[in-house]
Amino acid sequence: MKHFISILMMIYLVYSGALAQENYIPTAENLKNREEFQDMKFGVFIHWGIYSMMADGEWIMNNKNLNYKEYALLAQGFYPSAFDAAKWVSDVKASGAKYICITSRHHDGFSMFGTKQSPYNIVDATPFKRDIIKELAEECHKQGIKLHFYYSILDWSRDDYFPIGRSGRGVGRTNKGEWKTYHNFMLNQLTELLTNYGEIGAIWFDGMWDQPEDFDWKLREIYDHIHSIQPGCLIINNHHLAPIEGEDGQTFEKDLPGQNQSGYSSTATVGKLPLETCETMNHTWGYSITDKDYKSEKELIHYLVKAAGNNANLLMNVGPRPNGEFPDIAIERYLAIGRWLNEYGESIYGTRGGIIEPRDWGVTTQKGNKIYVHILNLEDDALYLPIQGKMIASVKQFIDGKPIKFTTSEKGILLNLNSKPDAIDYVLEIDMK
Ligand code: H79
Repeated sequence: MKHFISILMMIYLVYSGALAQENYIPTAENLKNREEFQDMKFGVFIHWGIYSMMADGEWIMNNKNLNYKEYALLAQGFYPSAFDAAKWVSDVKASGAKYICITSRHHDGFSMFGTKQSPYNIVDATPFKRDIIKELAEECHKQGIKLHFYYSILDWSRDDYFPIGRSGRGVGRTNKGEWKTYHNFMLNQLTELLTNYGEIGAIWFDGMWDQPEDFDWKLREIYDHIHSIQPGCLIINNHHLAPIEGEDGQTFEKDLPGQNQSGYSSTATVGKLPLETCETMNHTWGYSITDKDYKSEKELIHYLVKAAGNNANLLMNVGPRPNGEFPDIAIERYLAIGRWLNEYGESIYGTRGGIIEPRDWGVTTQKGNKIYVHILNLEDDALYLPIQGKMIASVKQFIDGKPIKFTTSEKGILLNLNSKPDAIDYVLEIDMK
């Protein structure tokens, strides 16, 4: 009998332990931050590191199989003489973005913040010696911009990132360190990131696709560690999978939620957490001297609007030059988005994806009893919407309030637009009864 009871006890302990591990209950502050995150709708992604000096994207170490010890010497030449956190943040504000996500440490393993966990960081390994993350954090807090940290979970520079993954195989590491020390290194760095820079909106992980699917990253320990320091901090992981327990948001790389144009999102089924999509203005994330193929103002605005209509934020990237400045063309594009948001922000900020699912002609967003119809691509002078006419108080042009005539049918309304829309985004506002 005693034996039986102790078995029951063991089953109970294992089961309750497993449950404790499985059931993540976000704090009220975390839930509030999720709402605020969704309200912000637009963020600026910044990919900046010692790779920026090579001006060929952030994967150059892997792509050219650069020896990790040689690559590390780059740090001795990193002196971004024009870096000005105040200018970055004011440019970001002018774009209409509400948050910044910056690479605190990318796959190359170089820390862009003053960490005590390794000398391979911007303060200890460069002649610049300034903690740019600290300067940026102070400016963000001052100018009211939320700060998120990109954090690579894979590392091409450390021996204890072992077993090595699918990438970074040609950089010359031969030692076989202990994963445990790598795991602790990450926990300690996250402690620094979450204690030395004020309130952090999110930790944004990347690189989990580097290891086989059944690899045990001890993610939950990492997630719980983050939440034990800043419970309100959102955890977003760009793992290209459905959300994992302990996360607070879901991001899609170069894809709107549910799509797979990039080839990365085939397993990224859309979950219930706040959504985000990240995209580049040109093709590379880190600065490239040759990649001048920037998306047009119209394409960028359309992407922002489509993200909003898909109930997602847009995180639009810039790769600063080695001297610390945003490329001129990136600033031009951000300012263009900002001018548009100045006029149309009400139909984007604080909205959620509208009741009409995204269509070929455009999308809808919604806030309270208002539906915003974003017509991006319509060949006709009329548009059918499956909304019952009796539910509608009025339909008007968003920009000047001019009424739009419509006729009702059994299941919807037909808007009479007079002419084929030619605005970047022809926005209508529907007030529901
Ligand atoms: O930080 C930016 C990129 O550097 C990083 N994510 C954005 C935000 C990124 N790294 N890789 N990718 C995006 C694409 C991933 C490609 C992969 Fe693969 C294809 C991973 C697994 C299959 C490359 C090829 C690595 C292993 C095989």
